[in-house]
Amino acid sequence: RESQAKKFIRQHMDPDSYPNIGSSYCNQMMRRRDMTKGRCKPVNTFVHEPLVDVQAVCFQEKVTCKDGQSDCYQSSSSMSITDCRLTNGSKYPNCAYRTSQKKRHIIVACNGNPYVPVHFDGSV
Ligand code: UMF
Repeated sequence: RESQAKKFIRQHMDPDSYPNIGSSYCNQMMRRRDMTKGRCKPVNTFVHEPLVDVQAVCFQEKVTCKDGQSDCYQSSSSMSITDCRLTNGSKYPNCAYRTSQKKRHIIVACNGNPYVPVHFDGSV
């Protein structure tokens, strides 16, 4: 079975596409990374920074996760990200997404040994 760490990489890492991101980026990437199987995943963020820089966030500022319980970590630098959001009229299996590029501090939850990102909580 896919590890939580591998799942994070599949769902959230895309270091090489930036800055060549067009309006169909999310439609293609959400399908290519298997987030349109069974249902359309409603919201998903891709991070366009080197994996080592995203892994390092696990040792940066500790913040509360959206669930109010677990520990999350906020990146000290702002990072290049793309948010993918399902459009209102989109109906499975035709998953249509709005692509928005941003520079934000990312917030991730980390787990395991090595201690690595396993969940993307949001961006500020
Ligand atoms: N999520 C993002 O990818 N970006 C956001 O800014 C907010 C949410 O919280 C449920 C899911 O929403 C997360 O799943 C995350 F993918 C997405 O598999 P995850 O990372 O825990």
